Amino acid sequence: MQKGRDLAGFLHETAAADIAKLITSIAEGTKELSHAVRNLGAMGLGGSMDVTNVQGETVQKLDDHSNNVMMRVCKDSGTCAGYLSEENEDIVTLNTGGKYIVSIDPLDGSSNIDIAAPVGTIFSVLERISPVGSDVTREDFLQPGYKTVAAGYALYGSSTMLVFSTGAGTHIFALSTDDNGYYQTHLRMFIPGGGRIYSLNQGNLGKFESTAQQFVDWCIAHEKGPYSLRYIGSMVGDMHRTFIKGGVFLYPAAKGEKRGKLRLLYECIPMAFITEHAGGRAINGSQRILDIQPTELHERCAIIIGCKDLVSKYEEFAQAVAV
Ligand code: AHM
Repeated sequence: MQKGRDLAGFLHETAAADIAKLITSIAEGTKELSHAVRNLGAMGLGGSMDVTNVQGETVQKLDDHSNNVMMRVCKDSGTCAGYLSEENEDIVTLNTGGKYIVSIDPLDGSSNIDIAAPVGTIFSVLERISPVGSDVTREDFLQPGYKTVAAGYALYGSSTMLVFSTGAGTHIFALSTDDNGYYQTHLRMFIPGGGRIYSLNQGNLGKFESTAQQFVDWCIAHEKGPYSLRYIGSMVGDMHRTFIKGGVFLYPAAKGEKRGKLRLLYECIPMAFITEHAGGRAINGSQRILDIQPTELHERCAIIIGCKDLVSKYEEFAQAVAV
């Protein structure tokens, strides 16, 4: 099969030079992680470490390795001033002369590592507010998502895919095992309408806000027949399916709370950014994700994301509850 455009050529034509450099560095990091995911045992990266991260979760060896790799490639880019990761409590200054900051979940879907199921990396890029030449500040990272300059994810599944946007459409590349290069697979990605898939941890329905139950009931009793439930348990895997096949992914707020489980800065905002650039929508139930003003580095957020029609349907139920 003929290969599509390669990543370097694509970035050269479509992105500013310094952003292209940063995306290229992140892409190189994802190649290392793709290799690590497929060679866990040989690289001694299976199982967990004896530490918990800032979220109170046990750190897997692959989580730690992924964080080290992504921090290194961001530093090596020369254009990345600062780094916020799920695995670090605080922000890190990498290059005081850099213009951008990166928020990242280096290894999303950790519970899938030991069962050889899909995992991924999610990242977003902002322009710093603090002056070039100084250390980065928390304010650099606590900017609303509509200020995002670029965002994306890598999926380490049966293929390794890189999906990103630099603000002009969402684009998808596959990693070739022939030459370890990324090649474009779709000219521009649009979430297909009419998708009949909903994706959430249905076992948690009793814990979620009541809108989630109403929405699921609506999906199951749909006049054209029940929607299918698909849930991989890694946001990257579930969102990749949503991009290709349509439908909606949900991690709603818990009952009596506004927040869900997923992290605003390095899970919800980047996915919302690429979803909007692919013609979809992302809300927390009542508000557009990209309009939320973050207040904490590791803030959690509810998310309903995917095809416009289905996100709007959820919003309709939420508004009816709120009245
Ligand atoms: P992680 O950052 O520990 O990997 O957790 C994030 C993951 C998401 O990828 C996924 O959508 C969600 O947690 C699954 O949570 P649950 O097991 O509650 O369904």
